[in-house]
Amino acid sequence: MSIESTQALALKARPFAYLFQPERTALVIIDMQRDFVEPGGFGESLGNDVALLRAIIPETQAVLQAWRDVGGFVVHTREAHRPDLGDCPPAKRERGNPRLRIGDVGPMGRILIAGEPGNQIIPELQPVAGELVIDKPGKGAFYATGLHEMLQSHGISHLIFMGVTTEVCVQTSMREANDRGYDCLLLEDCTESYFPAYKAATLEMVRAQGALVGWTASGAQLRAALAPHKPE
Ligand code: C5J
Repeated sequence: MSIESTQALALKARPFAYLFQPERTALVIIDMQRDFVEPGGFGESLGNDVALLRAIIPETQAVLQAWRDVGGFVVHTREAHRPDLGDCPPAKRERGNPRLRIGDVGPMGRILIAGEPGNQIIPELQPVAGELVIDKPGKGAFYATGLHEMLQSHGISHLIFMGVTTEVCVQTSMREANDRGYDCLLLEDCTESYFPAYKAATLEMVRAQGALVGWTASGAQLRAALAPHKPE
């Protein structure tokens, strides 16, 4: 693949073309864990319709496969706290009036606790050997994870984001990445929110003012850019 080449690929994106070298780019899949995406999980316990989030699974799988086919670097994240909650600020646990709080026992084990069934990445997007899995105690993937250092050690300068939820963990991670100097692309049909208006607003915000935070494109556009580089 071009994974060994230094040729930049041009992706049709908004607000203008996104140029990236696959070997310097990581595909980052945010929090596609059972608790947000499956019925009976934390997301549903908050009164949300997880069917909205599940709708992105087929295209997200297709992009992940296309990225793997060209040998691209993959990062999966999970929003996860230690069982003793030592990394969960009381403000995060106590805010609001949810039926279940972080650390409480729900239908898929303790909510947002590392190692619990609900904390696992959904079967459709299981990581494979060689892919990075990051447990993050915050909304952003860079806070208290060492992700920046790991990406730097792999020579990564560009990040392509997928996952949930668009306006919370995805947007926070993208903004953290932007501040650290990465060129970021968000795949529109591989990210979702429980609130369609928040997703739409986030996509607009990301690409506003000349890609202030980054670019957006469809999964198919990325797959089309990669297709000529898939080994026979
Ligand atoms: C939320 C996330 N929404 N992964 N987490 O609390 O976006």
